[in-house]
Amino acid sequence: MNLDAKIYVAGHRGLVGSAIVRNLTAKGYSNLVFRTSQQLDLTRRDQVDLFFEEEEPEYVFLAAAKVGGIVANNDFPAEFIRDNLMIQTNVIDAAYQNGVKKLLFLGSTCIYPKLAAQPMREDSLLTGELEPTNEPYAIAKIAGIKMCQSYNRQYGTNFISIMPTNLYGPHDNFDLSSSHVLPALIRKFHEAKMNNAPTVEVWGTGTPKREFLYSDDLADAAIYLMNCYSGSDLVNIGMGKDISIKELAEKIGETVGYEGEIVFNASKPDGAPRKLVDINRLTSLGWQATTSLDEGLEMAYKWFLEHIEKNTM
Ligand code: GFB
Repeated sequence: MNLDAKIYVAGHRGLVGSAIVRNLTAKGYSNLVFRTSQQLDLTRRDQVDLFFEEEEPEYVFLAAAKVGGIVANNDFPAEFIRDNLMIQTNVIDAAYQNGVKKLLFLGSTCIYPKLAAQPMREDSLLTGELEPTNEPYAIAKIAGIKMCQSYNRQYGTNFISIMPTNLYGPHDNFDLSSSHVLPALIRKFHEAKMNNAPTVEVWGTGTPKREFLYSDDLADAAIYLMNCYSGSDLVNIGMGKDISIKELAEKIGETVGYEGEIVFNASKPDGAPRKLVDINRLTSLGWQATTSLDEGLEMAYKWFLEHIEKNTM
C-alpha cells in the first residue's frame, strides 16, 4: 500500500479497528476513511453501496463485526449469525463491485473444530464439529472466508483472510455480560479490589486454555500481510503459547493488586478446551508477535483505568 492509498477501516472504533487505525497512522498512512455505525449501517446494502461509490477506497480492512464472549454468543445466536453474514456479505461484494484492490477479512479461531489437534492448523477447517456456544458466529465467519476465496477464484479479486487468536487491548469491551474473558476479569478484579470484596468469581472450571494476542500486534500483522501476502489460504495470527483460565485469573489478580480469593462458577460454560493456533505459516511469511502477556496486561489495565467511567457504566 502506498502511503497515500485510500484505506477504509470498517469497524474503526472497536478493539481491532481502532488498533489498525492507530498503527496505520503511526506508519504514515494518511488517507484513511471510516464511518461510525450511526453514519453507515453495514447491514444495509443500499448504504454500503452509496459509501463505496462516494469514497472509492482502494484497500479495505474488514474489522467490523458483531462480536462477544462465550455467554453473549450462547444467548444471542440469531444476532451473531445474521449481523455478521449481512455485514461481511455487503462489504465483500461492494468491494468487488467497486474495484477495491485488496480486502483483508478478519475471521476468528473459533472457526476450527472444538477438538481440533493443538496447535490448530489452518487446514483443520471443516474437519470436525464446532464449539456449540459460538457455532452460529463461526459459521458466519467460515462463510466470509469462503466468500473471499470464491471471489478470488471467479472474479480474480485479492481478498485475504486472517484468523486471529483471542485478542485484548485498548477499546476492548468491558461489559461483564457480553465481553471476552480477559477484559471481564480485569474489571472484576479491579472492582473487587476497590470494594474490598473477599472473592472474585471466574466462570467455568478454570481448566480451559486460551492464547491471548495484544491488539496492536494483531494490527501490525494485518498491515504487514495486507502489504506482503496475497492468496486464498488462511493465515493464523497468534503468539504461539497459551495459558489456563485459572493461571490468567491469577496473573490479572497480580496485575490489579487484588489479594482476595478466586472462586470458580462451574455453572457457566467452559467452551472449547483449548484454542492454540499453529503459527508456522505466519512465521514463514516473516512476522511474529512482540508483546508478552505480562506487558499486554499492564497496558490493558492502564487503558481501563484511564477510561474507567466509560468502561463501568
Ligand atoms: O473469552 P471467552 O468469553 O470466549 O471465554 P471463548 C473464554 C473462557 O474464559 C471460557 C472463561 O472458558 C469462559 O468460561 N471465563 C472465566 C470467562 N470468567 C469469564 C468471564 O468473566 N467472562 C467471560 N467472557 N469468560 C470466544 C467466542 O470463545 O472466542 C467468540 O465465543 C470469539 O466468538 C472469541 O471467537 C475469540 O474464548 O471461549
